[in-house]
Amino acid sequence: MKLTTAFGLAAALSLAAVGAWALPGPPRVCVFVPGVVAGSSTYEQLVAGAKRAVAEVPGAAIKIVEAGFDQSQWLDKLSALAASGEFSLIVSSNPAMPDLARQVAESFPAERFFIADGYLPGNPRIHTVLYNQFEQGYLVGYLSGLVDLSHMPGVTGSHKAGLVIAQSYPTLDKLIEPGFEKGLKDADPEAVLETRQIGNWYDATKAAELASALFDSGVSVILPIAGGAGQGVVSAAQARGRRVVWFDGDGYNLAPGTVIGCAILRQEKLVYEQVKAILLGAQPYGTADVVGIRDGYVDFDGSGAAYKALPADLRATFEARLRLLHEGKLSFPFKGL
Ligand code: RBF
Repeated sequence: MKLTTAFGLAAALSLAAVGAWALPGPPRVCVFVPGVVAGSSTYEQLVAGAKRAVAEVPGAAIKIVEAGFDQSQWLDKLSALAASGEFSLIVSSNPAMPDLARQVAESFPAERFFIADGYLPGNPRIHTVLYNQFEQGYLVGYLSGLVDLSHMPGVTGSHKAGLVIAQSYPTLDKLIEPGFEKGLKDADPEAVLETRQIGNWYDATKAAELASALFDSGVSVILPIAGGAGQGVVSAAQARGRRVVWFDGDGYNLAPGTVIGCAILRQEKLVYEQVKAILLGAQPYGTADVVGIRDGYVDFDGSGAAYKALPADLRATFEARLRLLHEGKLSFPFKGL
C-alpha cells in the first residue's frame, strides 16, 4: 500500500517535471494579481494558497506579479507574461480574468491558466472555479436585516441596508447583490437595499463619503464590496456607531465592535488544492466548477467578539438559517451569469 502511494507520487512528480506541461522543464507558476495584494482578502488568499502548493512540489518555482488598479493595462501585462514563455501555469483571481485569459490563450496556445473566482466553461486552456456568491451575499444580507430589526444601540430600524460597491460586474450584479437583497428581505420583508458605487477599488475617501450619506439617511448596516476601499465604509460606520458586514475574509479586527459578521471564501484552500493538483499532473482545463457552502468554500465566520456580542436570540435565528444552507435544506443553485 505504502509502495503504491510512493510510486504514485514519484510518477506524478516526474510527470510534472517532464510531461504534463505544454512547456518543457519543471513547473513555473506565475500568480497574476489583478490589483494589489494588500487590503484584498481574495488576493492575499490567492498568493498564500499558490505559494503553499508550489512549496510542496520539488523543483517548482513561483513568481508574484501585481498588475495594479489600472484595468486597461491588464491585458497587455498578461500577454507579456505569456509571451515571455517563462511560465507553465498562470494563476489569477477575479471575474474579469477568464475573458482576458481567453484572449491571451488565442495568441499563446501553450499557456495554461487557472482562474479562481471566475467562470468560463469550455476553453481547453483555462480552468475556472466560481464561488456561489448568491449564498455568500445571502448570509450577510440576512444578518443585516435581523440587526436592523433588533433594538441594539446605534440601530435605527429603518428597514434599509446599504451596499457600497467598487464597480458593477456580472457576479456582483447577478449573485452578490441579489443574494444580499434576498437575505435582507427574508429577514425583514419591508427592507429595501440602497446601492452606491465608488468607481474603483482603492478610493477609501469616496467610499467613506458614500457610506456616511447612507448612514445619515438612516441605514444601520452596510456591506462594502470594494477591496481596500472598503476600509472607508468601516471608518464611516465607526464614527457614527453604526455597523458593517464584511465579505471574503475575517474583517473583525478592522474595527472591533463595528464589523459584526463576515461571509468568507476559503480561497486559500481552494487555490492550494487546485494548483497542487495541477503541479502533480492534473489537467482540469476546459472545466468551470462552481462551489458553495455545502462544498465548504463559502461560509460564515462567527468567531469575532462583535458577532458574539449580538443578542442571543438574533444569533440563534441567524444560525438556524445558516444551518439550513449547510444542510442543503435551503439552497440557491447557480444558474449561470
Ligand atoms: N476585489 C478586491 O478585493 N480587490 C480588488 O482590487 C478587486 N478588483 C476587481 C476588479 C475587477 C475588474 C473585478 C471584476 C473584481 C475585482 N475584485 C476585487 C472583486 C473580487 O474578485 C470579488 O468579486 C469580491 O471581492 C467579492 O468576493
